[in-house]
Amino acid sequence: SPDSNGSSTPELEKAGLLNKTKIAEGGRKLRKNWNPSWVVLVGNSLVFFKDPKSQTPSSWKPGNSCPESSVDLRGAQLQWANNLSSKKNVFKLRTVTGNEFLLQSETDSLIREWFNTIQSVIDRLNRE
Ligand code: I3P
Repeated sequence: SPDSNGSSTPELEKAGLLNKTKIAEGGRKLRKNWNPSWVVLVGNSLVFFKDPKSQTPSSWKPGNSCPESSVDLRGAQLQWANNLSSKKNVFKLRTVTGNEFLLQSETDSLIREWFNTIQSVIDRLNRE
C-alpha cells in the first residue's frame, strides 16, 4: 500500500534468526555451510542478512543493513527435510531457478511458524 512518500512499501511479515545453508545453486549441488542468518520475510521475498547479533524482530528496519541475498518466493516449493540433515527441525526451500536452501531452528514452535508463514506467501502468489 502507498506510504507517506507515495511509494509502495511491502509488508514486513516476519523476521528472526534461523540457521541457514544453501545446498544447491541453479540445480547444482553445493557443499553445506551452516550459519546463523537474520531472515526477513517481506512482500514476495525472503531476505537473508549477515551479522544478526544486534538484531531483534522489533528493532529490524528495512534499509538499516545490507542484505546478503534474497529469494523470490513466486513458484517456490517448501518441504520438511529432516532426511537431509542430522539437525532437527529442518525444511527445504527451492526456488524456480533451482536454488535450494535448508533452514533450521532448535525451537519447534518457531520453525513451524516460519514454515507456515512462508507457505502462506507461496500459496498467495500461486493464486495471483
Ligand atoms: C558437513 C557438516 C554439516 C553436515 C554435513 C557434513 O561436513 O558437518 O554440518 O550437515 O552432512 O558433510 P563439512 O563441514 O566437512 O563440510 P548437517 O549438519 O545438516 O548434518 P551431510 O554431508 O550429511 O549433509
